[in-house]
Amino acid sequence: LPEKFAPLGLTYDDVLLLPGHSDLAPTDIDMTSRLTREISLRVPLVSAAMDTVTESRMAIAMARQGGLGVLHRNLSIEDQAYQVDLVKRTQTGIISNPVTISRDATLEQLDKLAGEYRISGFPVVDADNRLIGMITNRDLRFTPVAEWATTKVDEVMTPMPLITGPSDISREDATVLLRQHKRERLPLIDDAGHLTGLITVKDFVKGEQFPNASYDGAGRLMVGAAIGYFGDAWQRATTLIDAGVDVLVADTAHGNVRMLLDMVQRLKTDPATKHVQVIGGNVATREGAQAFVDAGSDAVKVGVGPGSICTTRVVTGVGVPQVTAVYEASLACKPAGVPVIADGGMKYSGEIAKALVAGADTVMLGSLLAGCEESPGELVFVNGKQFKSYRGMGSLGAMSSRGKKSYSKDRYFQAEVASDDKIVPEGIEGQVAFRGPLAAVAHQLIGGLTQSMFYVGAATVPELQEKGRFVRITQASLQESHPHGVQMTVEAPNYSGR
Ligand code: RVP
Repeated sequence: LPEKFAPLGLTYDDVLLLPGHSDLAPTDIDMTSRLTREISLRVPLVSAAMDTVTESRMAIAMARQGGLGVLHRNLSIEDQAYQVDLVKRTQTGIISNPVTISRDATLEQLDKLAGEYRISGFPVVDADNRLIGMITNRDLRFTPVAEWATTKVDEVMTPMPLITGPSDISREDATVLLRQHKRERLPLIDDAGHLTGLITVKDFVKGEQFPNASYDGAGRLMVGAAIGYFGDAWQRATTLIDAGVDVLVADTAHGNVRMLLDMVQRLKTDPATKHVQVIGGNVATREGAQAFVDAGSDAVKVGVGPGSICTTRVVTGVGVPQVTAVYEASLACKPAGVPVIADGGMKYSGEIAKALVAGADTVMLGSLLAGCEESPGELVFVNGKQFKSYRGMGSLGAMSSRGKKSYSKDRYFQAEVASDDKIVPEGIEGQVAFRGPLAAVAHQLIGGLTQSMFYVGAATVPELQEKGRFVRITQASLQESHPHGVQMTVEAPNYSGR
């Protein structure tokens, strides 16, 4: 029989990293790390699959920064797949399957499509996908809105011949063409005139703005999406795959259960799904991680109870302090070459490096990102300060059918609980300070991690994992670590107090 008492469990505030000899400048540091067996990210940050953290806007912003967003699943299959689609169509460079419109569509339909995809210009194609014109906002301006329902695209579009490029045009040639002809958009066509892509000036500029962005093989932004194991979970998974998702995250509060492991195994063996990367979670022990490794998971997500909004440890008495949990899980994952994701419990950038040294390859963040402009939900003012709401996916608000249907009850194994008053919540509902655009928040997190790596003397994440050593600390040291004995007069962009 195993020992009744496992050894002492440690978390972020129990440890510090030892400084090491450094032969490098902070500019030499490369924080590329493995998200899954087959996907690497230039920035090892992942946004949480929560309905107050990650929808398409956050996912787009995360991928542009070099990380990844995981779309939450507290919404219908169609809505979640649509969000995947929004991310995949956001560009970047060349849009390989642009949204198009037919010549018979009305301007009203066009306007609706433009709103849905947040784009302002469309190639017009015939039934064979041959390019016959372009239509943009500008073409609409001369038709009174009252006539939009009866006016056809055909009547106002700019018809062929247009300035076009060949399917395999280089970035440089496209730039020259766009400039020469002062065009905003360059449709790409094959020899037979079929539309094969679209380049927009706006996206080109963005490509230069986001040098670390996470792209798939076709140059589109990468995105992840959460799935469950219950009810129509398989249909959700396959619909998301059809929409182009790069990573599926089997997302539960307790992953070491047969049904979820079977789901992962099926996804990784079915010929229709096995090409997609699958992350399993959450676990907090070596055996839990081993179970996902054995099921064929492409990464294992660790965290039972560390989340800022989580009450699992209090309500159930179950959990493992996060640094120990990550370390234990890595003992099963490392030998199998399976990356580990440390999920939850991060309050400051310094904890990212601690998680990596403990054995994680990337980290998942909730509260640190919920206050961003790109997270779902409205800004609220309280006493002149700005906040955004942040709630646990196991909170009553997220699991009850108040307002709309909850799709996330099975994250807490309560899918079959019939009425809201029978729900046993494992999370709370609250708010966090507004932090502005993700780019600014990510800059501080990335900057903090760069400094961590510099102090430890590691130029790469594998080196950090290899060289990093912890010192265990006391409550008195923790107090020493934070500002003390001084009243803070000016708020720092990366420190909010204890
Ligand atoms: P944090 O970053 O500390 O805010 O934690 C975010 C993580 O907390 C999520 O990625 C998820 O694993 C977990 N979570 C989400 N909802 C709940 C809950 O209601 N208990 N927990």
